[in-house]
Amino acid sequence: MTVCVHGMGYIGLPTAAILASSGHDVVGYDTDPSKIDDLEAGTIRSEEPGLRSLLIEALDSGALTASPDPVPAAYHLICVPTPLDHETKRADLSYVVASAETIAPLLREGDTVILESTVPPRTTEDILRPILERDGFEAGSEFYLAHSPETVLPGDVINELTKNDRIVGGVGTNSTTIAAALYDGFVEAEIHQAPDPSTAEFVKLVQNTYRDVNIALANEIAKLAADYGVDSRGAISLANTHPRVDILQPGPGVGGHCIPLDPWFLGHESDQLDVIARARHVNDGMADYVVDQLLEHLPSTPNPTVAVLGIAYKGNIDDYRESPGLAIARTLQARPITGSEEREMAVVLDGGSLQNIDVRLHDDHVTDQTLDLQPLDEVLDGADAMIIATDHDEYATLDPEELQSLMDGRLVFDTRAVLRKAEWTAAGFDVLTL
Ligand code: SAJ
Repeated sequence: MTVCVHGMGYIGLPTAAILASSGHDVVGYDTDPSKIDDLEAGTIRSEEPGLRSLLIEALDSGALTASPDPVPAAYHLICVPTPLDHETKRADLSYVVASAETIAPLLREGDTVILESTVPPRTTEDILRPILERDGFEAGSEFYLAHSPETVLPGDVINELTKNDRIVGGVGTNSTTIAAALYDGFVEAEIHQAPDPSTAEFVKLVQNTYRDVNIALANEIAKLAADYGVDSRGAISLANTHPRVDILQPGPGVGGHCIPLDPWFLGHESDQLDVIARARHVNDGMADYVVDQLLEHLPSTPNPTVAVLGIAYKGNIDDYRESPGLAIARTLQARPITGSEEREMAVVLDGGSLQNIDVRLHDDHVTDQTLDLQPLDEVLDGADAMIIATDHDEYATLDPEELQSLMDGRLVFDTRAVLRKAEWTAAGFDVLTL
């Protein structure tokens, strides 16, 4: 089959490669010419494990080609971004609309259009369908239209593309069956048929919302546990020994381009968000909580330096969208030194003046030059405190003896609980955790 994949991002790219490796003739299209140039040159910028080799193989074999223009195809797969407007908390569907406008003139009788991007319920039916039907073909009988949400975990995308169950909801049963047939070629798990596209859209949002609310619960438990002098992770682990309890882990906030946004999509055409909205605020509030706790423990210094380790939104990946590490850094920078009047007084009495905190950032996975990331030894040199915001493997093996000579202060906030706390405490560090 000819498949045109619209959007060469973190879902479109691996999906195109897998479709090519399972026998299809795949064309990757993107409106960003640099993505097409990169693909044509075989330049793969993603750190996603296994993606590079799969793409190179697909490009070398000719099964995958990059195109600056969309092409007619038996299947059109829409894998474009659907950002959240942070002000209105509504989904920006302009890329989905643009894709539909692109596909409409290319559509032939019998073709299939599948939307994979995460969208508010009813997007396929109410936004995509009217644009595609404009030139006269009817969805469900003359062409086929479905939503099949991607559910892959960044860092394990290639594996999960084939191993995760898949949900397909089409406009009419023919759309569902024909869309499901495409996934049948490479998905080794079950393909579930939803009654319609809106159910499939809704289910995807519910899955990410479930995770967000569960993490919010873990974060609230961490704050409560701190007030009672209880270790939150130990308590959660013990709580999870119950057969019907499964609480996730606390952390410095929920990052990534999906979980912090998708719950709001459920409120796109509904005003029923309640617990879900609270959970979002709890998770977004973790940066403030971490900074408050840190400043409470930070000995009074006129102009303290804080090293933030980990800008990626989670461990061992290069993606820093909605980064908790950056949220912490920004919060620190916005706080002139203190968390309390007593601290302000202490600083002034010590002869210091109130200045902003000097925040230094480290992350060897993230490559964005605009972030002013520095090497680890420079970030820690003379630092008064260190915050670990991401669970990159290399942070777990940091040596407290070495850091003793490098850092000025002895305060560490290990928000991901990656350090061996006893060892660090024995080396004289004051270790805070969530
Ligand atoms: N996090 C915690 N505590 C935890 C687990 C995660 O604080 O116990 C944090 C992470 O550190 C990270 C954020 O949550 O900052 C999100 O990470 P994640 O690993 O939970 O999820 P994502 O955003 O990488 O991928 C999610 C996945 N959704 C679910 O697991 C329900 C993935 O399957 C989806 O395909 C993806 O969103 C998506 O594209 O929607």
